Amino acid sequence: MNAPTPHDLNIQAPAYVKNARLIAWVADMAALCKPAKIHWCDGSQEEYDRLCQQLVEAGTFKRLNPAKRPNSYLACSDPSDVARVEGRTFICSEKKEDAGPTNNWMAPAEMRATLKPLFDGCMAGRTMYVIPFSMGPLGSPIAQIGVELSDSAYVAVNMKLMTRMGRAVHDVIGAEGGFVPCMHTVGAPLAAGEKDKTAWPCNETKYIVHYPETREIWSYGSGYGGNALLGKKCLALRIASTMGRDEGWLAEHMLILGVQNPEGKKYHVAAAFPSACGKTNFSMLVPPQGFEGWKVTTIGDDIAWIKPQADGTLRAINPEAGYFGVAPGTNMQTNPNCMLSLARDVIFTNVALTDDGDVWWEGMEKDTGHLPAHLIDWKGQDWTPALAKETGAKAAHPNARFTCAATNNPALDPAWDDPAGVTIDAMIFGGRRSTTVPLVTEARDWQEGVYMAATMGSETTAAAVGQQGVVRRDPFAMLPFTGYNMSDYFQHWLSLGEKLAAQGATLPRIYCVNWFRKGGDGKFVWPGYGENMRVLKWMLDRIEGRAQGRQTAFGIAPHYAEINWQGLDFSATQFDTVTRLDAAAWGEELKLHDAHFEKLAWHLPQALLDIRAALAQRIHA
Ligand code: TSX
Ligand code: MN
Repeated sequence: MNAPTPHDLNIQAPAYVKNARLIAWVADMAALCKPAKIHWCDGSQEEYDRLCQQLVEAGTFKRLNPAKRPNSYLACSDPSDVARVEGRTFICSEKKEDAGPTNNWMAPAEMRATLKPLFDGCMAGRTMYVIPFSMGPLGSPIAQIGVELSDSAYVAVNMKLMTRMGRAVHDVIGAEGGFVPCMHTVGAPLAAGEKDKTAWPCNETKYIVHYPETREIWSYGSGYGGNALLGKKCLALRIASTMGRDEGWLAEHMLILGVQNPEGKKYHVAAAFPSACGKTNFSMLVPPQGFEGWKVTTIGDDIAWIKPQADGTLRAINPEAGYFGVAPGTNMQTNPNCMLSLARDVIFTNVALTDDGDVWWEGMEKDTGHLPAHLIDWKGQDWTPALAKETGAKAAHPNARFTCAATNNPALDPAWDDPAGVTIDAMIFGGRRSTTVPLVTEARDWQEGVYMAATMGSETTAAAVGQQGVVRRDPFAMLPFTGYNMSDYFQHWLSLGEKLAAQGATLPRIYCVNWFRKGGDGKFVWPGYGENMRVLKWMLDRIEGRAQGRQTAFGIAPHYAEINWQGLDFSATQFDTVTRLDAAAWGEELKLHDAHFEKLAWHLPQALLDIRAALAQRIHA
């Protein structure tokens, strides 16, 4: 091997980089990974354009027709590298119990010994990008700084859209400030003079590794999404959740939205949903007919960092600066604000290419009324409606993505970049359940809300592995994202609520929702989408003391007459279908809660078992 030694390599940092620890770490990692070059990202538009052009020349990007989709690109990944790899994701705490039964674990020393030879020379022949980023508004007391070292230009340009990336981050960390070191390689070193044989280099072997105690991330072998854009799931959820545990705050898999009534009073709501529940759609909700003068605005579509303040309020920021969302299913009916966000300056991954150089994915036919006659699918093959009919072939991969800056969103909240964040008035937990769980209930207190969140589940869809219709528990929608023991995480939520209540604070109300109840005909009963505004308004009416609700075994539910039905034909009978509690179904549900809690028995808070017992008593009363 002819890899350059660190001696040959110019690691010279730009003059504006003042942090000695950062410079030393980059030198150490360059010595390990042995890249041909180092590029210190400044985050400028010129740099972004240059890297995108380089990706076009390498065949990784295709520039889309500028008349149709200005300044936008399509990347198609290797077919083996299309999603997060949960089976290859590790939490490497010193003690196995601290990772808990929901995470893969390996001892840190053993993992370091495993990764060292993999990273040795892993960037040979490639450029190592030094990518400084802020998760959260620059300089916000709730924000955190990370620096990702990656041999992927695709990662560098995606990080520019998804985070506050570039030179200004160096001003924030200065000479002494800390940062979370994030190592990333696609794991495809090139021999001297060798050129890439593929436009999406990656490695069959994959490791997504977190060291929560030393706050480090090491990712090997994948160039896709959450495996590679390390600020998102790795830092902003897995590492940040452990920071939150240690420091008394919350890192959550939640969207944040603003909702303003016609009188101008504004509330902020955070909501957690598992995948395939339409989180991005909810965060960009368009109020329906009957809600004239109401405004819903987006602060974030995926992650919330929530910190208690001295006055007992909870203030939240969106640590991200862009959207990395699922494209299929998105159209002008399901999410118009998202479609408008995708008009220009977008990176698409694994969608289909139209004959006129634009993009297409399943669901877009709802807007045009017909399927395109011909496409190049995400694998580079010809696609026609006839072929799709015959073989079921999808033009876009079901997990195809768009990456765009939050500033593309016409419904972006004016406070989205406010370093102080926004005050959270309500929290919503939702799953995808065809039976049992009602449209909406309000938890009677914080503890009951934690119970609802801890037991929430979602039915597996065709996209997920396994059978359809099986309920998978996804506590707080955090199952793949909690960086420590799940039961300790429940306790952290309970303790935080207790501490705030002791201060005399008014805690946010907690709601459980389910947009997905089905009728006897197997069809969704609740119209969902913009109509969810009707549920949102009931929540605000509760907060304002204007809706009395009724006590049920599972929280406080709305009376039919408490919902604004203006502009929607939805009968009291239909309402009953989506809100009714079935005692027999709940008996079965509680057995599933028990099985779930048994798996989490170590350190499981007694308070949750007490709430379970009270719930059983009310159901059987
Ligand atoms: O995102 C969804 N939301 C939240 C929107 C703010 N989806 C899509 C889920 C997959 C990503 C929904 N799907 C929602 C919903 O509220 N509800 C449903 C179920 C549903 C599907 C279709 C119809 C109604 C409900 N109606 C017609 O197709 C006409
Ligand atoms: Mn997510």
